[in-house]
Amino acid sequence: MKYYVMTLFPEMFETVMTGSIMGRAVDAGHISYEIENIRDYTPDKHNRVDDYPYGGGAGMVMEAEPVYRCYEEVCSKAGHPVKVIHLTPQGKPFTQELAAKYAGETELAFLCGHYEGIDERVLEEIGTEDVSIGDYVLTGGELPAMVMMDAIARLVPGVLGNSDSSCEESFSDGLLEYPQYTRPEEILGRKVPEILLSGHHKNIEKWRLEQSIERTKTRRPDMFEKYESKK
Ligand code: 6GU
Repeated sequence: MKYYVMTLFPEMFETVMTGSIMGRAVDAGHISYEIENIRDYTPDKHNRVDDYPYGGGAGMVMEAEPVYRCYEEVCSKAGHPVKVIHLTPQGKPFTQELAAKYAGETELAFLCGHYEGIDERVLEEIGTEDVSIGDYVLTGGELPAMVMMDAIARLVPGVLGNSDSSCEESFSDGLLEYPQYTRPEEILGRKVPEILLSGHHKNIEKWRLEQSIERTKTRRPDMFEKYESKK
């Protein structure tokens, strides 16, 4: 998987792309990335990338030209047109299902908006897929891009060591994950559920499924309804 990022804040991506599992995936060659600073593509001698909105109103709008020139550079580096995901609260909701779909691509470009948004004409010209990570408003598309890059990367084959670890977990079967415990057997006056010490793998599996169902029912009734209707 190759990620291209178009942003006004390239430095925000460094710790996420070099740390932890993502850093390892990059070092191992499962993931590669290029960060483009949209400001490098402005023709303006004062490096301006935004301007007042036609029709008036609060805030500034990101200009079409630097974004389009940046996009052209990404396509020229890739050697062909690249699918562009535009991060915006107006986008369709990002879900595990969408993450799995994007994990099947070989390249993805993320366009991070700022200010009051990006000139609509360049979004139309590129044909962006607009995606939101939830019903709240952030100051820019950088954090959402990183959220998506992380969720997609862990579904790319080889990124997680244990090939099982992305299938048994929350969401992939429509249920939340069961609770986990590690040593010691007792802490803060609380014991590990007896069944997990029993060595009865069938019973443990059954207990975990019950826990998953109970959690989903109480914490995410919306998910539980879908799970029930799919059975
Ligand atoms: Cl993708 N962008 C911004 N600015 N805010 C958001 C978002 C995206 N998703 C949820 N809130």
